Amino acid sequence: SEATEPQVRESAQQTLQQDREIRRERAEAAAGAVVYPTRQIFDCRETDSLPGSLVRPENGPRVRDRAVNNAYDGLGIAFNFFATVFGRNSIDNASLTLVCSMHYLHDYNNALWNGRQMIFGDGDGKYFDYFSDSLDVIVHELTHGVTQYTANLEYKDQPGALNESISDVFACMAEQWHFGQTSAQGDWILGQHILPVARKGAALRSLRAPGTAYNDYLGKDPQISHMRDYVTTDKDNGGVHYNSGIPNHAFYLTAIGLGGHSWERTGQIWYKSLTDRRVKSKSTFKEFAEFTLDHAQNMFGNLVSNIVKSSWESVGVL
Ligand code: ASN
Ligand code: ZN
Repeated sequence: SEATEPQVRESAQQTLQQDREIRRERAEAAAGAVVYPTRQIFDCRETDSLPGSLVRPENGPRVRDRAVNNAYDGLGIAFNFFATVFGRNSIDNASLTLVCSMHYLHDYNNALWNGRQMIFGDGDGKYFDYFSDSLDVIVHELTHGVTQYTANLEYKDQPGALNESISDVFACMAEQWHFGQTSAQGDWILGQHILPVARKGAALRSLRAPGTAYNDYLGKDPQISHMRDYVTTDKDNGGVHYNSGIPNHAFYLTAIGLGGHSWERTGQIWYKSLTDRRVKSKSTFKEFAEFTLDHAQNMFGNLVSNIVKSSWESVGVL
């Protein structure tokens, strides 16, 4: 016999209800699959011996050392940013322990990823303070690890500048994510907090206006924002911190062009391009740009991919 109209309606409602329950269960399972960071913060005591002595393991108490605590907290934010926003479980997407050494050498004016771990200098106290004072510097170094385990862009010439840019872009995004800022609200500058108070107002680099950030140590940052100014040099591994301004500015233009939060669309496009295995160790800006167009189109359609395209055109890559 035929079902009456109320019966049909009821069974349709049951189906809807069942769908809702399945979706809720899936969402809960996904939320339950939250991944946790494992951090190990070491102290080199101003020597070059790595990793040094373990001073703050995961879940270890705070110590009377701001460099150590800031690294611990900053790496937690970086880990959660990659996990929450991109579903990535640590640097290698397989729970790699975040090994981080503080107080490396004496008056060391740098921070780096050495292929296995992060290393932070204290700065000389005159031009720079602890390099872990800036969240964006911490995320920048961690992201070098992510790049190594994904596109593995070599740290030289144009692929090196792309590698550098990826670190800057994810650093800016993580900071905006942490503070809940839209692209319009973000500061788009890197490293302002590693400068002593007397030298505040400056930074290492700017994605909004590459080449305009200033600090007393390096002077005006040597970044450029258009292919016509592309720097060919033997310094800085082939100008990796100079030419990174080009893809940096393309990211900035896309994020500002799309509005809202940088990590929701622009960041997803960049992450997908970095991790989909089409980018290789020698990939150029142009290749990367074309991948971002592809992903923008597939994920978000014409309107978005047009903005991505015009951003790369504005910096002379496409
Ligand atoms: N702080 C620099 C960077 O991570 C260190 C280096 O030249 N690799 O880009
Ligand atoms: Zn870098």
